[in-house]
Amino acid sequence: MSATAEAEPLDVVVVGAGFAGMYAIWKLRQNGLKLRVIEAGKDVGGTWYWNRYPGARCDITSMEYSFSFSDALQQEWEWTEIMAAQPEILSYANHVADRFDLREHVDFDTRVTSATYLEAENLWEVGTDKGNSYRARFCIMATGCLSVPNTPAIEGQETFAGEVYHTGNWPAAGVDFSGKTVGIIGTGSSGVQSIPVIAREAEHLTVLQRTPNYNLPANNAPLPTDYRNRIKDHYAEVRAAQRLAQIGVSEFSRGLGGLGSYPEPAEAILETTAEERTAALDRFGFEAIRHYNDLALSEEANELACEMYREQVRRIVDDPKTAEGLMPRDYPYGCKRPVIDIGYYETFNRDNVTLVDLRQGGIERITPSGVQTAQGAFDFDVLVYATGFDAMTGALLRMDIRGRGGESLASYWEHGPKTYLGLQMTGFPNLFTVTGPGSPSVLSNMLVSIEQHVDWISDCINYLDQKDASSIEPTPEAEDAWVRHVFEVADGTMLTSESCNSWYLGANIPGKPRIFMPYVAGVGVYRQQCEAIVADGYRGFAIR
Ligand code: N01
Repeated sequence: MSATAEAEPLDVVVVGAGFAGMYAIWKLRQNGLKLRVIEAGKDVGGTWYWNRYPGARCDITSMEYSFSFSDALQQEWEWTEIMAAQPEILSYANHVADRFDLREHVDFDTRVTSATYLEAENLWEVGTDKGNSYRARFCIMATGCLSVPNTPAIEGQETFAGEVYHTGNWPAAGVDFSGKTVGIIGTGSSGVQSIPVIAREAEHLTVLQRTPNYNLPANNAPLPTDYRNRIKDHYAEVRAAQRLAQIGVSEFSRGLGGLGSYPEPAEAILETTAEERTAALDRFGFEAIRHYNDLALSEEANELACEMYREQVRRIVDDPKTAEGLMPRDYPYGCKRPVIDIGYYETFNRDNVTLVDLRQGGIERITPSGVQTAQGAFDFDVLVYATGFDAMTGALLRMDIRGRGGESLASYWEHGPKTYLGLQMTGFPNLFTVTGPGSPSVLSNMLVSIEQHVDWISDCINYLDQKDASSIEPTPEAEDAWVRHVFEVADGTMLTSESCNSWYLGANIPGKPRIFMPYVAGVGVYRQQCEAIVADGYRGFAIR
């Protein structure tokens, strides 16, 4: 189908064909809405389409990180590992697209560059890099929270003569590291996952690390058959439990790998003795620190856990200087997204791996042959940026989005993102964001949050149509109150600690306002609030 502006406006234009856009097609189609989806990639899958770096894997159990909308789908699909690797998740996305004929609604290889609210016509006009445009009554931004790779500006980077890659935009054909010297910048989730795999392939790997992370073992394994059968037999209960759980993961996965393996935090670390902590490390390794329940609110308690963590690094890494270099210090455990690793620290015991602890002297510039640091020069054939994303707001702000009166989202969000429920912004009628800032989003199992948001938006459009209403947007008061609430819930926790420089706070992007963006209260609490607001006749929204 042609992607040109149509005489007859669409009901909905959706930006993005990742899991959110895919589910939006399935859901909105049920209601007979006329829609088009615009996707920059050549196929579906979003995050899992772009992040093909070696070692990429989900940190939530596969049986729960999957769509719930079709029982036939969840019964027939066979996950093979506790936490699926990227190729398996992308196969799943392709299977869903095939099975439900989703692709016919998508214009691929097309990037949205603008979205303008046409006030007189009460329509959104969405422009693309192909020079065409779409008009629709509603616009849904299913653009993902981690979809704009961040490549930091480093002097001289354009002069590097070797191959350059970013983990968040990895070539579909893969990269052959054999016989090559490789440098990698960044040790967040993407770096921690890819470093052990690249180290096994490359001639030599140099890890340029600015901030060591607190990691926890993934405990991945082939999916146990009895667990898979149990979930399939109880899928309705599992899905119901996910929807009310803190992070969208049910109790059915407790004890398995990934974020499903969290044990009950049962003990206050401040009440333990040094001997008890050593015994806990002997028995559980890094995971010992998951047992303590006072780490989120007490800096003293948190620092005791960090000391245990550093001791465990010391135990694994043979070379004392490298071990010291890998130890996180000066910021609390839990302030950043937990990083799930497979053999990360052991990798630094290999002869072909070198750690450059940039805390001892940072990067000065990139040269044609490698990276010049204050500690010396390092030469590579290949340079990998594992430097993360302009998270949560990046994908929205790189489009020119203009609401009522031509106001740009960039100016509206100049001091940080403002939304009501992470779903809508005042002054941008009929524009919806899926898992936007101010919703649990990245603090949750994204599939659960995506389904909830798309269901909410779909119900909202139905409601407007039933009422013959033409537009919806938050009142300024409701939006302000929500922004304050999101901030208050996070305030005083390690997530907003002054020493924390996480992408949740936008701290990884120079000049980005330091605002805690996701909603911490949990998926269940949030869902209940969204439902109560609807039950109150869309309290806090202006419907015209
Ligand atoms: O990105 P990050 P990521 N010089 O921002 C470093 C999800 N995800 O892609 O901390 C030197 O966490 C930066 O250093 P510092 C998950 O939600 C999930 O790894 O700023 N270094 C840091 O080490 C995750 O949280 C999975 O000092 C520079 C790294 O680059 C999110 O994506 C897997 C630098 C960036 O870490 C982002 O993870 C992968 C510079 N100029 C990703 N600039 C799963 O497991 C940046 N860095 C599901």
